[in-house]
Amino acid sequence: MSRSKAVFPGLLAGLVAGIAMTAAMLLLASFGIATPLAIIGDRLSVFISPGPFLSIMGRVGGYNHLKQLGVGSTMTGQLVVGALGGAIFGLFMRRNPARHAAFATISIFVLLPLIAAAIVLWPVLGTSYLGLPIDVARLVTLVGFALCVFVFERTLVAGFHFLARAKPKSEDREFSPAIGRRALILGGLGVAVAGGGAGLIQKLYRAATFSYDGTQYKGRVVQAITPNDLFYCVTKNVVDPRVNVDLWHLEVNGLVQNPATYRFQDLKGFSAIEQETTLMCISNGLDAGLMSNAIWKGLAMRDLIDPAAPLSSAARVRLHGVDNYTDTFPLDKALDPTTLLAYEMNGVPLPHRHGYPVRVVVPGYFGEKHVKWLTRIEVTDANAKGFYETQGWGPDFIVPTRSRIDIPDHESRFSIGELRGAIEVKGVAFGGDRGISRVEISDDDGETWDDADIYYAGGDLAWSLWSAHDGWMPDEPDDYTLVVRATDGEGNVQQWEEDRSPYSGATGFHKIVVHVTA
Ligand SMILES: Nc1nc2c(c(=O)[nH]1)N[C@H]1C(S)=C(S)[C@@H](COP(=O)(O)O)O[C@H]1N2
Ligand SMILES: [Mo]
Repeated sequence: MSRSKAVFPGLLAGLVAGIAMTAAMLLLASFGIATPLAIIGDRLSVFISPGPFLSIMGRVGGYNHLKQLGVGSTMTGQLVVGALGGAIFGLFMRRNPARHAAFATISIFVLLPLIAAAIVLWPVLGTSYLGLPIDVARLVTLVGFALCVFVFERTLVAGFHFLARAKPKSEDREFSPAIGRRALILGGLGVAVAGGGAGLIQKLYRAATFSYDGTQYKGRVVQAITPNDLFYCVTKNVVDPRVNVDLWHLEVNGLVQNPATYRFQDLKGFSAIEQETTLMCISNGLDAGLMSNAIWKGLAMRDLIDPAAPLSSAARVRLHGVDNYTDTFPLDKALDPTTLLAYEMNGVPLPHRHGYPVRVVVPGYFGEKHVKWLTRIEVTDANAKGFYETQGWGPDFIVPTRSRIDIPDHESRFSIGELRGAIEVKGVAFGGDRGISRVEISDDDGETWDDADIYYAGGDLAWSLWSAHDGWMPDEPDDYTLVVRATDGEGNVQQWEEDRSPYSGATGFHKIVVHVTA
């Protein structure tokens, strides 16, 4: 057999095997099982610090595009590696034409990738979009991966032998019609499987988070309580979990004397707390709407931590979602009676995209810490880090006091002659878990300030809604810069913190420009 005679069938069989393996992964993914297609991205993204992460994200056109690029390149990479692996296999078979050793091919194409995946992907293997407990999920992910590489290996071997079986009559007629026809048949099979894979991609794409990740809530629609379907939404996932509550449980473990696991029904046995709390994403811009307010119902996190009896070395908790998302906060904060394990949002069970069946609500901290699809509370030491903390966000995760003008729009135009009355100026003010005691508005870029009315006071843990007292009446035609500032319940006036890390959330003032003509 000549070199090209060996490489070509290997390459084609490898490509078809790569397609079959990728299709198998898509099939597993459609059942909520974690595959490299999704978790390689999770594994890699913790190595990219926030600066480069944001700039890459900007360059590819946002988080959604970055996720698509991640999955797309993983699939392409698998096909390329598959084809190359096939070519090398072909060359090997040329030297050892008699070898049919399944032992060798299984070692190289099944066991080796399996061991490599177990080592390299270990931290993200315990992912389950069905809500399986982490240790079970790790096993399921590995078994699923083993099946996929087994599909690769069997397809490669069968495909190669199918092609190479063609016996040319003489060496100079290597690509006999027979092998050409066989290549066509195998290629056709590859195309058919790829078609099936494309169907699965379509199905997964419809279920993916692209349509709602980054949803904002701001402007004219803002009410005191955000309706669930308008609540802002942020997720690291390509496809979010849809937890099957019968498979799910909640673990309390780590540095504790009495580790425990709870089923969903057990949680309903604890005394329930209803609490209005506003959430805001750490990457919420001064004018942006990654902030919403809801009434959460659940139990206090301390009701599960107290009976577990934390050891004296315990300093933080690390919360794990079924999607392998993690975040941490101090144990003291976890024991605060306002830190909840919420299972209801505005009177209904948590919607899937907001963390069904249980999420953390931790007032005063950025949205990151409000872990969705919670499955493990790990009591840890002071050094523990979560997903975004490992990336390099922080060091500060306490929400600074914020306010936003929702009405009128930036760059609005008014004509004094046509005004029927004062112009309505309204918005929100949020002081983390410190409440809001005062809101002021300026129409001269902060030179002078007037008190605004707080017409909805959300309490210590939620935003307040404000409006300019009796509205705003510009005296003369001009371009006005409207600015708002809030004072929290502890008397601290909202300010721009010059020395704050850019990855600890923005501080400063929301300003809008309004054009007033005669
Ligand atoms: N399990 C899990 N929890 C998570 C996230 C995630 O990707 N996975 N994203 C976090 C981020 S960055 C934010 S801002 C909030 C958003 O919560 P929401 O989508 O319910 O508004 O959830 C946090 N909790
Ligand atoms: Mo966030």
